[in-house]
Amino acid sequence: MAQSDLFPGSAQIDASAAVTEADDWQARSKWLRAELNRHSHAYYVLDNPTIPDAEYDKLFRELQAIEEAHPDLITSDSPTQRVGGAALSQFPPVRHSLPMLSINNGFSESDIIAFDRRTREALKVDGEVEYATELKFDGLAINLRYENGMLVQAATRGDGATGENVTANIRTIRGIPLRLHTDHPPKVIDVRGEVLMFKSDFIKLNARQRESGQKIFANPRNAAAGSLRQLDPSITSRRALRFFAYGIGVLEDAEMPASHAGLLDWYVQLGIPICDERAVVRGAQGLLNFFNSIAEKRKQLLYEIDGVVYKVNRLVDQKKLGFVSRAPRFALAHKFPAEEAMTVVQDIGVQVGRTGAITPVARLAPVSVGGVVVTNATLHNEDEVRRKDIRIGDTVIVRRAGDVIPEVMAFVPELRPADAREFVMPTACPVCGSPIVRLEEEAIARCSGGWVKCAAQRKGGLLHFVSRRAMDIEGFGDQLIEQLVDKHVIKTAADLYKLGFASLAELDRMADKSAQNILNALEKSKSTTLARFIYALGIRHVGESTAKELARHFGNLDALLHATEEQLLEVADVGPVVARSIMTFLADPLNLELIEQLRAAGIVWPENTPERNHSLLAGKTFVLTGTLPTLSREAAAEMIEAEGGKVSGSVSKKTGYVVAGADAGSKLAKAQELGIPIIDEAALLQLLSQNKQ
Ligand code: D41
Repeated sequence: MAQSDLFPGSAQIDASAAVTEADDWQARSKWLRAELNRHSHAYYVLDNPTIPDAEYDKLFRELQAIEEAHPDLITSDSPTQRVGGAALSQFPPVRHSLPMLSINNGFSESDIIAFDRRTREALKVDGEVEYATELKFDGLAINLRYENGMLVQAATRGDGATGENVTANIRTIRGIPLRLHTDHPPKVIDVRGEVLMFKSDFIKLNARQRESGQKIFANPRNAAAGSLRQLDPSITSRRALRFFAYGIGVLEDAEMPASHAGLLDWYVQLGIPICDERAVVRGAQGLLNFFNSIAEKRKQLLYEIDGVVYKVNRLVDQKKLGFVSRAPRFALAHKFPAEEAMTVVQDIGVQVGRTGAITPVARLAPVSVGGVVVTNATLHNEDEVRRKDIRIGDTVIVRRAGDVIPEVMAFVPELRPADAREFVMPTACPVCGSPIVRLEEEAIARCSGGWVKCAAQRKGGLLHFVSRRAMDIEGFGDQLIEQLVDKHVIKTAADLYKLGFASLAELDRMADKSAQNILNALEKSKSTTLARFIYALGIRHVGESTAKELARHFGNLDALLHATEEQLLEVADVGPVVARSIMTFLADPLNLELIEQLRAAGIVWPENTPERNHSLLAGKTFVLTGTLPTLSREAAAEMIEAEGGKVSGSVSKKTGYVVAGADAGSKLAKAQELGIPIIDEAALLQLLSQNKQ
């Protein structure tokens, strides 16, 4: 007998309970979807995290569990559905409804002035034209098609007319909404923009690739392209890709905004990621000002750009201007000089550094990179040559960003000649003939000659000694040091101070005036600081900041010279490797003799008493987050540093304290997660005042 026969009406009650329960699951999953999408949008688009990662993961797992039990509740905009489906065997072609045009380039001020003049003439305006200015992202152009608010297709630009269908991969990009944030979506909208990888994510990806012995990417653009071209979307989903929109294709059943700036504002409302670095300016001068302000900021940006883009702001004007071949007349990309170029590796030689480090160097067919002709580029070390598989005869991508040393990024497989030769590490130093050795635990091979035998190490050591951050002796360039060492005029840094007018004046290309200037600079350098002096000695692993810590900790040179390894380990910044290196340096009588000779030459610095060892803050790292009630971050950092503490931007296991103010975000959450003491401004001030007593 069924239960309902005994309890009339119970079946009905059960049924309604089931309905309520199903409704509950539906409501809960809907809420979770909205909540998760909101947090993703805040994180990836607004760059303003709203909950800790762990909390997000918890909600995500709850939604996954509900959907597993009730598959009918799964919607295509659910955050669980970003990675789905099996790997493809190829990307099907997609014909763009409206072609994706290309963009004309300008490089010089006169190109920009000419663009503005052409625009004014074509529009027949007397005054200044209004332009929308934005960045030129170095990524891949993509078209996103939304129908009734849902992302239905994503395609690469391809040749502009036909691209590839990469929908499954694009769905994995967390910043791209699967559903537009509006109750009244257009029937169809083609959103156009660029997929790219942030610099930090690129570095992390390459580190992971290196660890697992996989392909190293030459730059964030190649990494983004490689990630988007994965046939298995689950791989793409593990690659941190981003998207910024900058254009529109088809639009149906919605009103087109009146301007480009208006279009981007609309995108913000729709939840589509837009870059904040944009402006509306007037006239050629407005364009050039924007270009200059971005050029200045370029290094600080989280992603790579290769220029800026100017677009006539009003859409009616854009229409009027039309196209020339495949590029609109209303837009111009103002490009920075390329930081990368292709050239041929003619040979791979080695360079001997001041510590004897042997660096493989690619000798290149001359090529202009970042506005400079480059003929040599570093390959870092032997393992890096193997990892990147660079061979003599290869065509390679060379990069020179800002003032950094040119670097060989990758070879071009299609252009490898059959007779390309592998690099062989020499067994003897090319400068002094001493054996080259490579310790097992080290990545670097070294000349074993030391500065006594090896002129390259002497030159390197001397160049370091005179450098700006060390003894700061003006007038000693590569060529002067080269001559002085090659002609055996000097051997050690102490010999610099024995130089007389006659020995300098008789060198090649040395005027009397220059010789006198150098003697004056040497004299001036004798009055220095202990930190500079320690740094100038060129002890391996002792960089500028370690030298400062050593000077602060020991207060005077004799205390450092007589320090035990244990005492060295008490210094902030000094770990076992650094301590060992200092001990090795100080155990060499030649080094001690050099120090004595330098002192005898008259080098002096103000001596300090050693740092109070009871400093509560010494060696402790502080992380400041949120807004403090009275102190600015800079002021708080200065006070902490004045008492011997350090300030860092990120929380790790090594963080001593996190000082949290109002609206502290992810750093606070991380500190809680790691169990790091969290204090407020009042507690910080108390700590600082205790330290003074
Ligand atoms: O950031 C970019 N790479 C970018 C590319 C941009 N900011 N704006 C662009 N605008 C256009 C037009 C003017 C044709 C809508 C573009 C591109 N095109 C573009 N990207 C690749 C080819 C053309």
